[in-house]
Amino acid sequence: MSIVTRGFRGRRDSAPDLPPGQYLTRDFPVLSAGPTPRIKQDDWQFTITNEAGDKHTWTWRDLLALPSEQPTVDIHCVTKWSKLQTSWQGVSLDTFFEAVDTGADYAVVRSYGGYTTNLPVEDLVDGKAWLVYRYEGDDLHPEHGGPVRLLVPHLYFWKSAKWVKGLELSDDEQPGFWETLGYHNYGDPWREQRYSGD
Ligand SMILES: Nc1nc2c(c(=O)[nH]1)N[C@H]1C(S)=C(S)[C@@H](COP(=O)(O)O)O[C@H]1N2
Ligand SMILES: [Mo]
Repeated sequence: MSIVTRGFRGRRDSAPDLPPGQYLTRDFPVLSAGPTPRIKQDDWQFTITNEAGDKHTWTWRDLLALPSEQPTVDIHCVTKWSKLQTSWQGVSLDTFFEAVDTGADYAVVRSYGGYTTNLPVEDLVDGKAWLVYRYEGDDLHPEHGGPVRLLVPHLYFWKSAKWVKGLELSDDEQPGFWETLGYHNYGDPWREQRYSGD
């Protein structure tokens, strides 16, 4: 009896798929720093601005015409919940970057509603990030960032901007909303980079 119990607890404590300090949740909490903006699919646009100021814009129709992928990934919120094996549908950021002339190292992500977050360009390319518009087979709910959100599952989930509207590329790093308020600039959950200085 005690051996079985200890065995279970031991396995959970050292779960190889959970970053340090995280616990598992089965529901899907909503974390938003403000009210949910209601963006109609037909009004949604996504613009990448390169370091020279050149812009490339995609509409909802453009998005649907791009080849989509269905990533199934684990997500980790800095408030310590993790959710395993979430499945999404969307377009790899690599596909958008094919249309952009840039050598910039950093990106600021902008959302409808004013939220921003920053990350290195190398964390957006090579199959690590998507613009997603479906979750578990349904249109992405507005509370979870619909019509379209960024998904960057290898970093804490605050980097996965909901209601995404654009990327601004530059040669230097500019902290976003939570990063300005003391959260870590990079936010790797496996290195537990929650706050600046971690
Ligand atoms: N635009 C925007 N994106 C955002 C946020 C936000 O407040 N506004 N919160 C971030 C945080 S802290 C987390 S944990 C996730 C939460 O996504 P969810 O509400 O779909 O769980 O979205 C991230 N993206
Ligand atoms: Mo979060």
